[in-house]
Amino acid sequence: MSKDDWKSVPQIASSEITPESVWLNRRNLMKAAAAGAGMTAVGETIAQPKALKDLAFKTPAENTSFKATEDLTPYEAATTYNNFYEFGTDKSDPARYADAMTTDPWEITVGGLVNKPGKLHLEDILSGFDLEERIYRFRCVEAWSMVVPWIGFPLSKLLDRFEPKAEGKFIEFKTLYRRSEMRGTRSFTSIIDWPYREGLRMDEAMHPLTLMTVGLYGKTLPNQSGAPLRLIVPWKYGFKNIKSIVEINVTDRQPKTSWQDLAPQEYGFYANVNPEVSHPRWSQAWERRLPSSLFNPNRLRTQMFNGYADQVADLYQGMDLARYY
Ligand SMILES: Nc1nc2c(c(=O)[nH]1)N[C@H]1C(S)=C(S)[C@@H](COP(=O)(O)O)O[C@H]1N2
Ligand SMILES: [Mo]
Repeated sequence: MSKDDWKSVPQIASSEITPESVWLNRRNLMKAAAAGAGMTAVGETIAQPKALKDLAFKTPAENTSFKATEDLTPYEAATTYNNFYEFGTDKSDPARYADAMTTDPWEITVGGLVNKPGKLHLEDILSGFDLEERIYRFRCVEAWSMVVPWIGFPLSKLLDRFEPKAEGKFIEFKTLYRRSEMRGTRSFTSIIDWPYREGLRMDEAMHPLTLMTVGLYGKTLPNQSGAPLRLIVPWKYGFKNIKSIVEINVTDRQPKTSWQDLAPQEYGFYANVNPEVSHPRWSQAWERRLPSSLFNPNRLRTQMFNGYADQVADLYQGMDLARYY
């Protein structure tokens, strides 16, 4: 595609894509008022970020073999336009309310089909793994996207310590569920059966691109981005990237995920970014790169596997990607 081709494409208002939360609320007939929430164009509601936490680490060297070449999304946009339903379903809720979550001390339980079940503490994670910086594209199923410099380490390094057994075929992840600190979980319009859960197939979890992150833009993760430990799988839709993880289990069966629970026809287990497989209610062929606004929608063509096809396409050889969406 030539540089100017995108200009000839009809511009679709971002409001044509109903945010997931609004749709699900409507669908569940929870609250009529929720129908209008979250419909603001991206970029209009971006507020100032909270004061940054002290650095818990030195910014590690960038691993350039994983570098996306596009411009970085500004820190402000990536940390004020968020999905973290534990704190509310508006894009601005996480930045506003996630500070209520205590992230230190933090404990992660690793169990299931492993030889050495156990726990990890935040200190073990910050000091026990070689951290690296990687610049990845991030694509939400709602068709907005960003480019973020994450700091983290491969998930495979963490799993190796607990020695998954041969029968282990999948990994299940769970987010913290602490009602007293998470106003979204107490809301009567809350649509998720908490805790938030996600999963990966073992080969996806062990793939070198799959990253456990502790920071972004050279800082520790702010709470709204999933502090203190968050999964990033760059070839999959955003909802796979589970935040604030407290439990990891190796299983022999495909785990149930929160989004499959909510709407299995719309959100699959695989959730690989795929411009050729439309969401039932919108095309996935294009995306709005943050910051994006009505006047400058910043539309880009979505790439197969979010641009990581060379690295991951062989994981899905012979699979019908329209069926296993
Ligand atoms: N625990 C938890 N993790 C979550 C979510 C959530 O609501 N709760 N939202 C998901 C969705 S839908 C997206 S698009 C990304 C958003 O990540 P960001 O806010 O860092 O952009 O987080 C994912 N991880
Ligand atoms: Mo999302």
